[in-house]
Amino acid sequence: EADIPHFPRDLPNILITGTPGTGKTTTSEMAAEATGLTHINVGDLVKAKSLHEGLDTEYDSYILDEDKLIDEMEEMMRPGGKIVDFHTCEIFPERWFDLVIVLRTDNGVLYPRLESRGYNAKKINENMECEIMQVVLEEARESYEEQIVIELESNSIDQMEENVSRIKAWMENWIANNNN
Ligand code: DAT
Repeated sequence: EADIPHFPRDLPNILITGTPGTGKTTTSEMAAEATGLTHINVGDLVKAKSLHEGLDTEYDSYILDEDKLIDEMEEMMRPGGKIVDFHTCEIFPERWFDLVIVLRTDNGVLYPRLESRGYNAKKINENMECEIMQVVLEEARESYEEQIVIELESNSIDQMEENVSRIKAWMENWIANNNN
């Protein structure tokens, strides 16, 4: 990976990450509509292209084939203009992203969201612990430059709309600064 050149891009790539249920997919869809960037739902891509090594029955989730996934995404990321939506962030090459957003949700709000998804108790507890321990935020801070990692609250529709507005404003600023 170290010898892959960092191609300049005309549009930025944004990663939207966070514990399941914090609003990544909903926020990514809205942000894609507001900005014209393309939403990549990594979970859907993994399923559609079988970028996994089968189902982990205990947690009812796919065991990711990271190498296959990175290979599949490399060409998509090169020209920029992507909003990548995934619950983990440390598997991607650092050079792919210009902005990393970590969505955060209060316990009392997240729990019913996970319950209404029909997750089993083990999966709910695992995700609640993930959010309480700030696992994804720590991962993001360890994997990317401090100044590109932004933590945003995602408890309400108002906050989601505000987050989308911030993403749009950030993108317009990025384009203005990179268009010379
Ligand atoms: P994720 O992609 O992080 O797993 P999601 O976008 O699928 O999360 O959202 C899970 C559910 O919670 C979905 O029914 C929409 C709702 N939701 C997400 N973020 C929200 C917010 N900020 N305010 C209100 N509802 C939200």
